[in-house]
Amino acid sequence: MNQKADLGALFGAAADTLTFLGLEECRDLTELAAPIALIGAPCATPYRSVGAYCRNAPDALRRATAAFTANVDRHDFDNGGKVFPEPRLRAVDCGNLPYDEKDGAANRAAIAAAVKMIRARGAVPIVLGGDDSIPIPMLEALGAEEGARYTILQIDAHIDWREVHMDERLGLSSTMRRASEMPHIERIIQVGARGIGSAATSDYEDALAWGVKFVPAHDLHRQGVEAALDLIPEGSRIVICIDADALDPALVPGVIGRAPGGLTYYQLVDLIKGAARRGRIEAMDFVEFMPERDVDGIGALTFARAITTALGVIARQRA
Ligand SMILES: [Mn+2]
Repeated sequence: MNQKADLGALFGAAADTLTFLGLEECRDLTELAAPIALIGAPCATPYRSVGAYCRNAPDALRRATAAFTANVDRHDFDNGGKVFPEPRLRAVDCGNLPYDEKDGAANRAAIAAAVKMIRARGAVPIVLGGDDSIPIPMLEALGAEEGARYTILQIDAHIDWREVHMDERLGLSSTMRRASEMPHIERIIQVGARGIGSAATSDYEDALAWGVKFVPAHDLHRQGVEAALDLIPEGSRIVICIDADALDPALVPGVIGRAPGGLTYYQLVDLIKGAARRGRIEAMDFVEFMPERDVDGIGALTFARAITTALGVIARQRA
């Protein structure tokens, strides 16, 4: 044997599977019939200094699930059964949106249009970034729905409350400030902040003045996930925004801003499951994974596993 033995070969996975978990593809959103739709958004509004540095994440996360494509209907201990308990609850993979690194407005329009279409088809959008500018058009798209008010559960090492950075107001350091300006966002809970990010103390104070409830990483470690979950009112419509750097860099080294003291995988899982007990998960994003900085695929594996768990949680909500 001249190759490293591979889990996918052991399980009988198809070597050429290109979708997440080998799920069925949906290339035309107007035909979407599944209750959950994964869609890759490689780029929204990049800063000129770094460009679309997470553009390869959606495909890297798909590849990280390749070994499990033949086993998606096996017992998943993290979901307490099959990931998708019934065939009708299976997610589909809608591929990647096209993008142009030099045309943020077009990228944002494409993301918003896709999210609106997925919602119009009655499905939950799961957006795979891309950097953390991706959620801005996703959140904006939710505002098109008459009368709906949302709670954001942001899980991130950084608070993303800068007014502007490098002349750009819609970049990844401003995501939660932009969300706070949207009339349909009634509550923001931010979990996992730690270390030094791009926010000034005045940005943090602006967030507090707006009404953001923070559970910094150290508080989460000392008090447990209930410290965050207790802030979600029963019956909320919830959007969960997950930045890969929320997880500890030992688990997900593939991020641009590694920060010690991050969440464990099961803290993230318990936040997602706990949110689903408090309210209804309406949309999610998984952003900021950077395969070029990963170590032997370990971060892709961990982040893709978290996405898989989230799919199972949402499938159970829709059962
Ligand atoms: Mn972020």
